[in-house]
Amino acid sequence: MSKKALIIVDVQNDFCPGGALAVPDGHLVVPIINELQDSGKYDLIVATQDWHPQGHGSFASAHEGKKPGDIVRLGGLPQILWPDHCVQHTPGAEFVSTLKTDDIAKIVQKGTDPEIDSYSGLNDNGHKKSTGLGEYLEAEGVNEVDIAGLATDYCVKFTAIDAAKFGFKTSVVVGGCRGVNLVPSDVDNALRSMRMAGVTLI
Ligand code: VGL
Ligand code: ZN
Repeated sequence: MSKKALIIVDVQNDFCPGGALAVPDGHLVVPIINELQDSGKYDLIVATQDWHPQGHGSFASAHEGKKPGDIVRLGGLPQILWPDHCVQHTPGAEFVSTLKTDDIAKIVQKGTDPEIDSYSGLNDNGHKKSTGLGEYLEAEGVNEVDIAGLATDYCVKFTAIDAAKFGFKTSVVVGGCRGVNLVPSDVDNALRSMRMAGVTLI
């Protein structure tokens, strides 16, 4: 029997207009994701939450003389620096208030280790530690996942690629995603990378 899950990625205040790391039109994913949740297509709904401690290594403010957009090494990997965002227990880290949350069976918090970032909802960026999400979905008998949320060119991209690698039949609902586009071609490149990793774009 096939079992399908919806993974809602990082629909948090800081990624919406007015937030610390605002994704252009980020708030527009909310009604689309609420409709997906109500569509009856999913056996299971889960969500990821970017959940950084104060002073996280991905914050420019944690690196003397650096500013957002600069690149440093973190956990042995190149790391783009961001403004402080999604700090644990702050309003910016909360899910957008209009996002339906009553049907979410599990929330996976990521980016909690100050020494490494975690764009993917399944693993940290170095693939050193699992968040447990892939294993949880597998234990629930899920074989297929749809993904939507923020941001297309970071957390959606890496969550989708990791889900496909984990063995799930993986689709991204492109209309339910928005990207940062630090460089204007970033979202297009992210979509191409996902497709090359075996992800279906719908
Ligand atoms: C994200 C940048 C930094 C995301 C999280 O959710 O896409 N992007 N942290
Ligand atoms: Zn983050």
